Amino acid sequence: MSTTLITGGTVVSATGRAAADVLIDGERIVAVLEPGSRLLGTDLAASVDTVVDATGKYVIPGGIDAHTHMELPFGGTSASDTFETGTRAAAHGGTTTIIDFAVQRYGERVQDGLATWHEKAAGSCAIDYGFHQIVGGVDEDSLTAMRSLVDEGVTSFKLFMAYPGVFYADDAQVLRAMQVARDTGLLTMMHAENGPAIDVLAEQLVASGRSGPYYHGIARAWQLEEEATHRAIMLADVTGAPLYVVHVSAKQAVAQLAAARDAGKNVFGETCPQYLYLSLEEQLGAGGPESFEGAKWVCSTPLRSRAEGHQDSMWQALRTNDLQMVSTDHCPFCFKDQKELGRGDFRAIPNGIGGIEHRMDLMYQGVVTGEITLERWVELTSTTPARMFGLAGRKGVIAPGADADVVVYDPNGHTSIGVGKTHHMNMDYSAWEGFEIDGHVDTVISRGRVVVDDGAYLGSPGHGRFLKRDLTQYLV
Ligand code: DUC
Ligand code: ZN
Ligand code: ZN
Repeated sequence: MSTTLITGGTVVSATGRAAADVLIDGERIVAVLEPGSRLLGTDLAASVDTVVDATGKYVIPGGIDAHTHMELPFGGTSASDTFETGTRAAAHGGTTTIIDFAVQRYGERVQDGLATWHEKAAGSCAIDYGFHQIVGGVDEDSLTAMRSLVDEGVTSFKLFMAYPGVFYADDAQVLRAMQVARDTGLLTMMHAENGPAIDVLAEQLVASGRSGPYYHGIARAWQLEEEATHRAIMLADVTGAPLYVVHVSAKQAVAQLAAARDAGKNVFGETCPQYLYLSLEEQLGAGGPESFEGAKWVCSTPLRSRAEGHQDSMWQALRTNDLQMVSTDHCPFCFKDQKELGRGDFRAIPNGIGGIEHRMDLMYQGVVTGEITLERWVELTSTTPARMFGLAGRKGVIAPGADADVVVYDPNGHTSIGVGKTHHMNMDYSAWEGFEIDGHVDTVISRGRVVVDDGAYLGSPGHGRFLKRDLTQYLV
């Protein structure tokens, strides 16, 4: 077993920061010590195998991205990152755990969907990984199969109130799945948009000649996110199951979550960097409503109007804990041959934005600009995801006994995002082209092994292990 000492840095947790050295033995953190401590009776720096000098830098728990879609089949194509390329990019960006979505659709068995995801990921990942289960076809068979998911270490599942004919569940199906969640302890993750209403609006827009990417955002109106969010909260409430709403982008949807939380309900929500930084006007409408450039940013929920103030509301909700986490919804598609499927009809543009590599940096920039504190950065990107998804104690903290997933982050460094600059995702463009970050991921350690050092990748496929997760540890 090799030993590593991270010296001279400031260890940041969700609740504070302190100058401390971190001692790693094998795959675990074994001690967090006063700087230069001789408490263990020896000059540690002289006796360990590896010393990582973190002087002037932050030492944080590795990022946990709880919402990724490697190889997701969608819109007649598949998300362009494999587990190998996607987790390597994640490591470059300081993320050391992902939770990806295994897929089951109508006519398929949940067990088969999960087995397929294990096959895709096994031996491929640079960092540790877990799974949620997409239940895209709720019927007697899938409801029964869901009851075995907890034993598999898959303690959360996603339902879609959107995408009729693809993943859509109607209210009766949602209710029945939530009843299984109540009985088993599974956490229901909800894509909360009113899909049938969206499809009517989208059809009418295209029929009237408004077929560019901008109109993707118009069809997916905030009212239809607010309405579905409210409905999901009420359906969860009537069953007594907790609820986690994914990729929240509308300020009115946040208000629904906040009201439910104020009433003491176990209702939670995440947002994503794209809903904090990007907008309907600037990205989806780039080059004008009929320009195809905006296809790069077609995702669902959609980017929202900056004039309406959704982005500011998302930052505020992150400060007030009305939203608890930031994930990426990493779902990359290349522009050529993939996004291009939707030229002339925005409904055929595969939905998704790649961003797994940049979440830690983009959220750190929120520290620089004063949107969130340093501690909240760690909480939103690592500590809460661990608690929310049953990894508390193992991941998301720098503490004895936890896995040695550690990032040394340089607040005096700089990161330029874009193709040919910092870009390791399997995409032919960057949704984040031109973003400049006043910080830098220096060293990334995954279960005791340095996998990234100053931009150099030192990891390997297969280092990452499947994480059997416990039930959520975040309930009130
Ligand atoms: N939203 C996306 O943008 N992509 C994949 C699925 C989803 O819900
Ligand atoms: Zn979704
Ligand atoms: Zn998603």
